[in-house]
Amino acid sequence: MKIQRNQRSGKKAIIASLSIAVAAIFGYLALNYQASDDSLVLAGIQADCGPDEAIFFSDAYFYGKNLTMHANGFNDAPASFLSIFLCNDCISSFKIGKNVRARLCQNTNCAGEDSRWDSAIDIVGPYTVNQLEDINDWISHIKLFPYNPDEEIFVQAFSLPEYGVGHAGLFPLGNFSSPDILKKHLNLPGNHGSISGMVVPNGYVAIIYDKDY
Ligand SMILES: [Ca+2]
Repeated sequence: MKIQRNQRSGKKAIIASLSIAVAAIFGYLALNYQASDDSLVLAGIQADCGPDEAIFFSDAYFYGKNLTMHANGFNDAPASFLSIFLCNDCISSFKIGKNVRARLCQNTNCAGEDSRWDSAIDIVGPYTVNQLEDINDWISHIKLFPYNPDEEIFVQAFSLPEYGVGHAGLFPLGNFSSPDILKKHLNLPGNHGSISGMVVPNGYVAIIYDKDY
């Protein structure tokens, strides 16, 4: 996959560059959603929380116990913190504000992140999920970072349709081979956890390939 500025009239250039048309065209249609304004907007997904906030809930649909964190304040919660302020391995829904980038890990201190593609996810706001799948009751460490969509360009990828989570990763400008995709916490095509939806910031394109180029 390649993420780059959209310097040409995108469609012909993109299709011509795909190695196998049929499989890739479906990817093209899904991948080249472009936000309707100049900011990165996650496909109509909104987060009704403060722009610097993220709120995590123990139950689906924002029920149960909850914990509010801030990108510029309380922004690092390992399992020992979660056990006190929310609960460990219990989170089922969350909201992430529009100026927040979140890394959510299966293990405290994100142990295993370097060796296992499925041990962490990365998401930028605004984003809301009302029922986690695959990673329900899984999160043991939350890290938040300030995020400015005007200065930091990320393609957001999700493993489930309709931007569900699933697994999720962020791709900055650049080229990504299969090992690189695994490092971004998504699996390879044809496998569980592979990319099923993406959001591409306005003015950029994601060129996808069905195999390494
Ligand atoms: Ca866990």
